[in-house]
Amino acid sequence: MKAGDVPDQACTNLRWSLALLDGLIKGGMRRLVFSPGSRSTPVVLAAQRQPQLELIPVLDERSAAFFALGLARASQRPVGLLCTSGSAPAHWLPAVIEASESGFPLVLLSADRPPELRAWGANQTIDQSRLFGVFVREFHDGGRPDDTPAGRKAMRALGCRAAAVAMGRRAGPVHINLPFPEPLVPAAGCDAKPETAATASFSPSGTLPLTPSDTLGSHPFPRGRGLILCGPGSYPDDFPEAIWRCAEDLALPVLADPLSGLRFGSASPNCIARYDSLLRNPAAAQALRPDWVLRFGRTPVSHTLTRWLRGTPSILVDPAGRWNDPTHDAFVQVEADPLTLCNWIADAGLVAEDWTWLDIWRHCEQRLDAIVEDHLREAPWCEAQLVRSLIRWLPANSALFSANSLPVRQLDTWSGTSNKPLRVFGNRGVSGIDGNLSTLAGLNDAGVPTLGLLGDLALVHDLSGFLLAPRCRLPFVVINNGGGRIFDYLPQRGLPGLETLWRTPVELELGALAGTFRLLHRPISNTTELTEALEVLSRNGPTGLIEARVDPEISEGVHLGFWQRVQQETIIPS
Ligand SMILES: Cc1ncc(C[n+]2csc(CCOP(=O)(O)OP(=O)(O)O)c2C)c(N)n1
Repeated sequence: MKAGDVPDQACTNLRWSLALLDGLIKGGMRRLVFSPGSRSTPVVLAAQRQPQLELIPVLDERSAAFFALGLARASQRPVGLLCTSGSAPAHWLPAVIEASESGFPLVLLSADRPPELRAWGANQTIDQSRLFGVFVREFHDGGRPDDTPAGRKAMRALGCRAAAVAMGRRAGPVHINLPFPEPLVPAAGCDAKPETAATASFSPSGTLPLTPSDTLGSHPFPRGRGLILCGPGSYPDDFPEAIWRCAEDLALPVLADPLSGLRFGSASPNCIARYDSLLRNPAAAQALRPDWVLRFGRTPVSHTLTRWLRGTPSILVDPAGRWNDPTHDAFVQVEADPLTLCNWIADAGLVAEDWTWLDIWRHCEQRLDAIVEDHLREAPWCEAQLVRSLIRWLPANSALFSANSLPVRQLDTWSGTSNKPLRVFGNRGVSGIDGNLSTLAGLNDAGVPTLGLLGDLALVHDLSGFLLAPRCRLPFVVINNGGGRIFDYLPQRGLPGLETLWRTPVELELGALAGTFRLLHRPISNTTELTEALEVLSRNGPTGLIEARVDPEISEGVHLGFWQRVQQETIIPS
């Protein structure tokens, strides 16, 4: 396309459909049963260009769906169904119900009108989202066709995933609704081909339900320089021991998120906690790039890490078969208990290939530890000293709960590692600043003495949590830094109205607030005061609120100065 040309929407629709079919074919689909119509034209044109796919026309959608059911049953492969918008997909319902109850892998591709036409009286247009209700294993809205590399990558991943889920442990139908804007027939110049195998190979190719007796079968363990990444998650008690053994056998670094629980209580030199800072050094980010990643848990707190890993083929491990893969880089998803997988790797007798790789990572972690020490020796009081003092003070086998926003990021940056066993909690499922004090009280009430680290807005968001706070067995620390200071580190920083529209500070008298709920209150603004307050408040129940007063500008200076220093230091050994 030349500059100034209007993009051909029909060509975009076609290329996007090609990417989806690439993924479905990679996931094992070989037949697409379709009923004729106009809106489904992009997928038909795409299927015509896929030599591996047989395209079978059946006029009546009801009959087409039952025919596909027979194909799926006999071939034990995912079979695609395609039709136009309106009443057409509704005719699939009886066969979809049968496929759901019998567990047959159908992939339902319903063409649709774009969202702006729905509920505006447009012809042949109904709300097709979740049309099959509980009778599909997953429903996906394809969204607006997107012919960028990222858009095609997402579509390819969606195709692979749909096929994998349809064939998975609970085999059954998967529905993808595909809204196509007009025009639907591309102009003569549209050059659309299936992706080459090379670019398609990093999409998920299937799920592997793994039991202790299984092996990875046709999926050989990847070669080259690897990483293990443990994100936030609830891991079994024996997991740390198993992951360290596995990492030592394979000489692999383990990047441990602060909410993985792996940073504390282990003596493993394979544990890497400083990656968020380390990867801000361009030479390190370049030299440490892995060939593959073995991923446990949810997406890590560190955006720096997620951005850096984008495009790296990964193996996803999740006991419930969740697809924690927002960058669409998984090439296989293993539905296994993490402990089982680690034990399988240990028993498989795999051996380390490259010790220098691990040595470089260990060296970098030690260098970063030293830079942190040096940087904080003279640095003014901020969250860095707060986090480090809390980790030092917490009794063995107690726990820390971190609120979202900056507290969890500061924990990520400054916690380092420690041999003292500690549990770390955070609400990272949807990363809300809501209900944090109430969750903290629940953790304590369930018998785990847990210290809280909360932002001032998170505290205000959960004022009724104060009613539960007397159940806390350890104090909770509120960082009083004048509202949502995370926005100082985000692109909103430069916008007019930052203070009133994003930071939204609240004028609070935290002492009076604590008093209202009969809680003790201690304001602190240095390490000595903090340690003293922790001692006093944990000794004399009821527990209380420690108000850590932090000057946000000074804090920002310490953080930016630290990252700048990391960026400029020589970290990678020559
Ligand atoms: C329930 C909910 N509402 C809004 C947000 C958006 N949000 C993310 S961080 C943030 C500010 C949090 O401020 P604070 O708790 O004081 O922490 P700080 O960033 O200052 O450390 C907001 C409003 C969210 N994550 N969850």
